[in-house]
Amino acid sequence: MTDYRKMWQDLGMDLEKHDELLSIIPEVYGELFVNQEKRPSSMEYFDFVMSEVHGLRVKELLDLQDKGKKVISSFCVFVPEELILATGGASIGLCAGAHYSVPIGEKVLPRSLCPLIKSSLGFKLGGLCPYFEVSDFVVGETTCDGKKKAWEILGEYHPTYVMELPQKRGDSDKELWLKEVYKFKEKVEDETGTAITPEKLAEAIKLANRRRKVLQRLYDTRKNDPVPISGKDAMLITQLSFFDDPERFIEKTNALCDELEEKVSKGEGAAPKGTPRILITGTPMPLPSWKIHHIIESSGAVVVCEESCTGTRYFETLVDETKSDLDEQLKAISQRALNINCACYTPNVGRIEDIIRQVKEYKADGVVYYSLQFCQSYSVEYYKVEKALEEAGIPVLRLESDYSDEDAGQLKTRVEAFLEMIK
Ligand code: BJ8
Repeated sequence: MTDYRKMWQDLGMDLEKHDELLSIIPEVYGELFVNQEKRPSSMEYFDFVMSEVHGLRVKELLDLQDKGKKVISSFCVFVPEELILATGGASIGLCAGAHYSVPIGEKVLPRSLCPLIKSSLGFKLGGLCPYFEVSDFVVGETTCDGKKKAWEILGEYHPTYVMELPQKRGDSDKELWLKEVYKFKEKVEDETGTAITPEKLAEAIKLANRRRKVLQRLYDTRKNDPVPISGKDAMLITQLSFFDDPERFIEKTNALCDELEEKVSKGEGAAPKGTPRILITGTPMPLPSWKIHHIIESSGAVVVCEESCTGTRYFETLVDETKSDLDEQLKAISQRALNINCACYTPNVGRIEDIIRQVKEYKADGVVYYSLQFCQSYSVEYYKVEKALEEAGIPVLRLESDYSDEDAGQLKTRVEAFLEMIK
């Protein structure tokens, strides 16, 4: 195994704390993922990516920088990754799902704040994340109040650029966001010293769309009963899509889909036919937050879909590939974000329609509405979602949690009672 300690040291990381963080992962990963029965053999690649998550890929990014390219990271699926890819640079979606970094984030942030925000700042402040250190700059957005204020603090520790997102979808909001996309294009061009041409942008749009399409292909296999892949594995792949080299990720995920489609044709499943099927909706579950999936799948059900930004909200909406003029391409890119049904928008009826549609498509028996503690947007939106689901006769369970394991027993009891009710 390659020793990356020198690389991490050169990146200015805190080796002691980083060792502590990495020492937790193998045991947890082994228990949650590797020990699963009837696991597709093509998951081997994703196990490898996980085993090298702070090593090989970071080295690749440093090599890319040696060739004069930039690494630009973000925290939200609204950020137009196509503009980064068009310069030959790497677009990374940073982790924000570890409990370990939360207390470090709390040194500069209030405790009564969403763990996702505390975890992400904790990664930077604690010198725990090589992706943060390798990033030439990070992109924040004004989606929720907690995030937009946190970027002001993050800016003291790392170059940070903030995109202003609209809260509604009227004409003036569309105009605002289109202007933000233009400004971001200029920022990327300035930082990379590369002009974004229509030809390069067309290629980048196609590449980002191909990554989204392969995830859709993966999720399509989950519409079958028996389902050929566990929810944990499927979500892990979505989480890793934000880090991996896009071309390699597409190739390996397609290979996995070949295997899954064969399993479907043979009637082979990761869980027996008739296992209760759960759709999860709510806040994103960034790497390595696997708690809710594990609780559900160790209680006798299987997760078949995630209506979240570490799920369908990332890949269901594509950018129109037919435009060859730069202005039209930028407009198409800006349109994609307006079609993502994040709770930061008001109103956000499209999300309710998505959930009900997906319950049918993925043949879900019930919905778990998951929101991170202190996330007002998703917590408040529950009222409307619950009402619509009740009207549609779809059972729903609301769970609120953080990244710690403290409430795991309590959550499991509630999930088991919900599954009994569904049965
Ligand atoms: S498009 S969901 S990735 S903003 S959970 S930090 S909202 S308090 S993450 Fe998101 Fe973009 Fe929307 Fe998706 Fe705030 Fe809520 Fe925390 Fe959140």
